[in-house]
Amino acid sequence: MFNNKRYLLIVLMFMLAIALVACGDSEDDGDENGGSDGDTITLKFAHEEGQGDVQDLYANEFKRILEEKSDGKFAVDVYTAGTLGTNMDALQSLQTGAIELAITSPGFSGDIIPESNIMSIPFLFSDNLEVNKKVLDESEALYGPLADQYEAKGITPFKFWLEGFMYWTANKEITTPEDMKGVKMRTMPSNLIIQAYEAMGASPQSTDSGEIYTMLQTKGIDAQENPLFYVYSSNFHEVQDYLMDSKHHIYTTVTAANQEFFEGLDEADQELIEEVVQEVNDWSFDMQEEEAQKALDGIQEEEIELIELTSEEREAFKEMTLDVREEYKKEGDIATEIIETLEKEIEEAEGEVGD
Ligand code: 6CS
Repeated sequence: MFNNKRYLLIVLMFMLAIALVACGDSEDDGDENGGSDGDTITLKFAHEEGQGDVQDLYANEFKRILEEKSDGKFAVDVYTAGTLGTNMDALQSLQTGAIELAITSPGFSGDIIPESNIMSIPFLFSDNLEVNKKVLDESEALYGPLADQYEAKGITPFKFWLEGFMYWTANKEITTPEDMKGVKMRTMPSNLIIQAYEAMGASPQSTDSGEIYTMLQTKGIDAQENPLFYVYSSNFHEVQDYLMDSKHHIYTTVTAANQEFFEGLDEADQELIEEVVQEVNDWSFDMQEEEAQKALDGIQEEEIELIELTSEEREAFKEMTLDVREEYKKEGDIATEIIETLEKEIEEAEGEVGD
């Protein structure tokens, strides 16, 4: 019974996704890579969040600037989460070229691009967001060997960027490994996230984002991790009693294009798109901080208790996840090069940026 319903739902979502891709660009004349109407090329830009969330603000700012700077040559249609199927479906659409542009998070791409799991290792990045911003903007590890792995899968990654610190929400306080034991923690699907939570003693379960609220409500899961803006906009505070400022991780994501589409553009258009992505990326850092502050103000008016983990408490969890770095290296020489370079880059940026 449940399986039949689920199957029907998947079929319906898939049909809806196809219908939306087909009619989302009403000006499309059938051009496979970027629909065009006369001189206007319409680009489909999918992201993984709801209206008004950080990725949505990012995609709409990109749309505004690209449409303006290209003088009408490019138009952008933004698709929010769920309108093109699940986030995994949207990633596949980017790979096949059904959409031209996407914000696609490593939490979903880890199984397709194993080296992107570097972003799934908790306690790897700094607890200073300025440091992380600098690393994500300039890293040789990310824009060298890791970018090559995206390219090998038909995806051109432009920029890695962050959406804020991850927080745990639960119906009990989680400040020690003892508290984490057996907690059904919802995570994104990448296997290294799951391994990290197993290492912390939890019972991780991955679901698509659209299911989190109901699963928390029905106790199918006990807890979840996400940045503040997402906790607030998804109303997780309605079904959770505690919000843990654990700084165990940052939420990272990637703005990317379908490779064939991007390489098919002339050099000037490629440069324009890259320039606009850089501009929006720089803007997004303050934007995500403002969204986090707004969410914190809103959440604190609700009945949810904010618990800040001490550095000793964080250290205890960090110790438990160090083996995950070794697991990542087992992916091979490229993964080893990525993590070793990135560790050095984070350390150097810590020294340069200061507190
Ligand atoms: O937890 C998730 O699945 C979602 N979290 C964020 C912040 N963005 C997209 C993703 O689907």
